[in-house]
Order: sequence, then C-alpha cells, then structure tokens
Amino acid sequence: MKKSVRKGAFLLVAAMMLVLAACGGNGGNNGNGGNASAGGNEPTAKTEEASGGEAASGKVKLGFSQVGAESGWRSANTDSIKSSAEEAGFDLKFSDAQQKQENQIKAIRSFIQQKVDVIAFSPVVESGWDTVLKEAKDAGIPVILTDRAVDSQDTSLYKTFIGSDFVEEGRRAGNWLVEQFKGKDGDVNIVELQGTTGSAPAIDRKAGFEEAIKGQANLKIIASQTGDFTRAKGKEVMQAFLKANKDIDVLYAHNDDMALGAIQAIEAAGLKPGQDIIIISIDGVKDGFVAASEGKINFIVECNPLLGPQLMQAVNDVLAGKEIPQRIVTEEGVFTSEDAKKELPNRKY
Ligand code: GYE
Repeated sequence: MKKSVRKGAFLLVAAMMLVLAACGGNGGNNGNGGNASAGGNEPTAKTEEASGGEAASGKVKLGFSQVGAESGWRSANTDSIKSSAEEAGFDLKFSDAQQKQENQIKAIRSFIQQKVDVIAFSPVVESGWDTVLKEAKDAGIPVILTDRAVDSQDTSLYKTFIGSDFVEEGRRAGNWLVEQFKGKDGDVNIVELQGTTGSAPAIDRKAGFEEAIKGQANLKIIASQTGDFTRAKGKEVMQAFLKANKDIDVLYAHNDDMALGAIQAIEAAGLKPGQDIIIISIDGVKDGFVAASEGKINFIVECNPLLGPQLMQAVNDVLAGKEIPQRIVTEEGVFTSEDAKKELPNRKY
C-alpha cells in the first residue's frame, strides 16, 4: 500500500471506535468458582473433584465440558458458568478438555455414566459429535450447547444452542475496515490470525469478514493462518508473517489474545501496532480494551463471555419441561470510543 493511503487510513482510525457486538445479553454474575466434581477420567484433561459431598444432596446435576483455558474470554466464561451454577444451587461437574475433542467426548460419556440431569458443553470443533450426542439422547439426558455450535444435521440431538452470531462478528470487523479505506486507491495487505482450526468461531469469523470485504478489490488477505486463539501462537505466527511479508497494512485477529501476542511481535520488529499496522480483533476482554485505549488495537468487536446466567435459565426450563427456542442468539451492540473509555475501569474480565 502506498504511504499516502496508509496515512489517510491512520487518520481515520485515529478516531477509533469499538464495536461491541455483545453476544451475552445479560452478565452480572459475581462471586467465584462453584462446586465441581470429576467429569471423565481423561489422562490429559483437567477435571475437578467433588467438593463437600453435594452429589448425593438431590441438587440438579449439571455436567459441563469446557473447551480449555486458552484465552481471557475462556477464563471469564468459565467463571461465569461456575458462579452462575453456584447461584442456581446446581451440583456442577466441570471438566476442562484442554482444547482436545477426545477429552470432551470422554467427559460427556462420563457424565452419561454419572446420570447427570443435563449435559452442557462448548464444542471445541464443529464436526464429529453425532455418536456421543446420540448416546446422551438414548440415555434420556438433554444436551445444551453454549458458545460454539456443532454441525450435526440432526438438531434433535440438542435442546438449544446459546451463543453469539460469529458470522456477524466477522462482518462487523470487515465492514469497519471497508469504511476506513472507502474511496482510497492502492492495495491494502491484510494478514489474518484464525482461531482454532475447525472451530465455529474460526470458520464463521473468517466467512463474515471475507463476505464484508469481497466487493473491495484492493482489500487483500495476503496470509491467513491459525494462532489457536492463544497469545503465544499469535506472537509466533505474526513473527512468521512479518518475516515473509514486507508490507503488511492490517492484522485481523479472531480474538484479542492472538492480537496481543501479535503486538509483541510487531513491536519487536520495530513497528508501531495500531499505526504501521492497523489491528482489528474480536472479544473485548480487559487486556484488549487496555491495548485499544493505548491505540495499539484500532477496532474491537466484542463477544460477551458471560453466558452462565442464560445457561442456568435454560437448564431450569428444560428440566421444567418448557419449550425453549432451538437457537438463543445473544444480543449485539455498538459503542463509540467514548463508551469504551468509560467501560475500561468497570471491565470485569
Ligand atoms: O472468541 C476466543 C476463545 O468460542 C467465542 O473462544 C469463543 C472464542 C473466543 O478462545 O477468545
């Protein structure tokens, strides 16, 4: 991209806005981790043992298989699930799959054996769930998906999917970029840090972004690779991008953690994040907000991780025999940089 184009773009991005595509409607959970007990005997997955012998107490037993602890978003999501389960008075059996599908499948099978009342999980990848979901159905245990979707054709395998519209998040990121370069000539070289390969947010955030920029021939994705939603991988892949490409104008990262890792690589290369390279990311966790308020991230599409209260509500509804919608899309909003500055001191995650 020609320097003049970059300058123009920078002036525009200097008036930074944060889009908060809030995917978690209501938040407001506080307190800390709930009671938890073992889910699965997976050799590598971290499981939490029962505390206080509550399993026999007649409480609702909820088995929850979490993706892992790969990002700030995930930690906030875990806290939300645990504290909401505690508030709801549930016996939560929490299992951390450490980003491995086989660990999640083992945990679900263990929940079935333990005869939990409801199984909820956030599937690390979209495909390959039919067999285990059928096992849960045959055992008469309702399943609720949170955060990430599965691609099973048989939607009777789960009661509902509670989570955000990841395609829309990608579109919001792309639309903002299109706005910045409206009426400008010259190629804009974009590099993309994708989330975990095969995961719903990686697939959908890529698709939404590509859809938004496709009418603009000068906006070019010159490199795209997974950074597995982690800081370490984001840094490593950005280093490789910088080595291989002389003229990177924009980084689109599928989450804040990868953007934060990439920022380290950009600074180490003697470049200014947010100026020499425009940075767009998704999530809106506290560290992302800090980087944005320092001008290192130019635009954040927020994805709210506080899904616990909605999940507990859905568990109660399902157990009460109420009809619940097959898809619960969480709300999205738009905020200016002024809103973001105000939000920073209150940011809980
Ligand atoms: O954006 C990322 C996390 O599934 C929405 O997973 C979630 C994503 C989130 O690791 O930070």
